[in-house]
Amino acid sequence: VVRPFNEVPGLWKNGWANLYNFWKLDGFRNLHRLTLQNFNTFGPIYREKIGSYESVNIINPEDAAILFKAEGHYPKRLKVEPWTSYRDYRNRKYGVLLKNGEDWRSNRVILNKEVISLKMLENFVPLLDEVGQDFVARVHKKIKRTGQNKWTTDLSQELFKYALESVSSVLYGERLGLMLDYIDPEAQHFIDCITLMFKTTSPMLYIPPALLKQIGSKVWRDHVEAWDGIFNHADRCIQNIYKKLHQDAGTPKKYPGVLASLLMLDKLSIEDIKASVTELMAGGVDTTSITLLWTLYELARHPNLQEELRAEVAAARAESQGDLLEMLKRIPLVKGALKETLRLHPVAVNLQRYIAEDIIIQNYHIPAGTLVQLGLYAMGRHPKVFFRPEQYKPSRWLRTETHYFRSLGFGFGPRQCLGRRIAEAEMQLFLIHILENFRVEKQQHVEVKSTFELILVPDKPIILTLKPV
Ligand code: HEM
Ligand code: 2DC
Repeated sequence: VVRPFNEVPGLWKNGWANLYNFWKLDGFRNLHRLTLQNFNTFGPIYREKIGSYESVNIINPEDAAILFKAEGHYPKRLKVEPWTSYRDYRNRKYGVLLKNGEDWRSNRVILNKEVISLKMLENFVPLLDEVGQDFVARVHKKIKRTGQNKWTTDLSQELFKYALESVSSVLYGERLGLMLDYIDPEAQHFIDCITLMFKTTSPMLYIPPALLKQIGSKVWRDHVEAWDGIFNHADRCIQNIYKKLHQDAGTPKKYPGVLASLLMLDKLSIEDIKASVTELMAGGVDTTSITLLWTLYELARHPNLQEELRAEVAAARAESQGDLLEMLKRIPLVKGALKETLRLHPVAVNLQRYIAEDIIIQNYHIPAGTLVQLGLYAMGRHPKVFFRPEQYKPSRWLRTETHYFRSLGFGFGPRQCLGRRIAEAEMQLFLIHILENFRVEKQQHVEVKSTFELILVPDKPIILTLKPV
């Protein structure tokens, strides 16, 4: 017999007491590890309430399949209240990230064609490749300057710039110039604002922003300042393209970028376009850069694997004879490495949906409207889901193991990551260029763990050494 919702194990009766315990355990920064512990305590399904945040949590790929089958026509994630509150406060429109219902769907359908369709990849790849080449040139220069034929550093700032330059070149069809020695302080401020925005979001997931706003708390003020910085810079970039488009009318020969394409298409209002382009620009920095940093860290820890990847890239380069799209089809192990990074170090600790219909998971009845979360971090490290999960092994994604609802780093279905194609191409091209040019080594043995700052980030600087191959 199916057991009722009220019998799902877990701590969900006293949200405020749970919030207090969560806070004592430093849960704001340990969410992923606490989730793992909860699965160990309660089993593959548990119910939870922290403050006003109520959810049912699952871990099995088979249960994920049930969840996504019940997501309905208008899939809906957890409402990130600090983000919607900011927009309400400043009278800004929601973009595709925050919209729901028919408004979301109609915008998303149009954005899909311009941002995530395979057809657009042809346009993106040459732009992204150029940024990759410039990154490599920049590192060579840094190596020369040290006079030691190597460069040892925390690459995170360089990667933030690489990611912002990449996403901007695709969105605006032109370069910001972040791979140069002098960088626009405004761009640097934009990068810092994104990090601050993420960091200040996590405490406000559990405590209503309206309350924090009322008491004038620092976290809300910082959050507003961060979004203000993000919107100001994005507005300036957008305005710049908008003006140019009016100056040189007539159809351009070369691909003009996502923003100009959307403006010329004229299917979304300018306000809708601005809102979503701002989200794309902000969503395109920390996500890919941190995933690349973790990948370099893993490659430094696994030198033999690194050589294998280098060989794959060399062969792909030779076989594809200058055709980049062909080349990207011949690097399965590089793609496996990125999946492996997202398995062990996912950007998003969980995926969540308000289910559109009643479902049965682990023999419990779960009513429509419930927020159900799939613990991505926990699933990636579960020995029943992945054979020897502690091992970083890109080849597991080739054929040997089943992939059924296991590769979910970008989410699933029509509400999955809109930036996925950009992110994948950007990261693959980055690794190609790095592997062709440098050997990546680590210093001593330093075990880096992750901290939850809305997205998962390294808990300490990752120091790596790059040497010309
Ligand atoms: C949504 C992951 C890079 C823009 C998401 C979601 C995940 C995710 C898990 C939620 C999907 C779901 O609920 O099913 C990642 C990862 C990235 C990455 C792992 C890189 C390694 C990017 C980039 C951009 C971007 C580069 C922008 C160019 C977005 C947007 C959404 C989203 C706009 C909301 C889509 C919607 O609600 O319709 N991402 N992302 N992401 N991401 Fe990404
Ligand atoms: C964080 O419990 C943990 O892609 C919460 O590019 C549930 C939750 C809800 C929404 C998720 C968030 C988590 C992690 C970061 C995500 C976000 C949706 C989109 C966002 C996954 C899992 C991200 C990083 C976007 C951000 C774009 C934005 C800054 C403009």
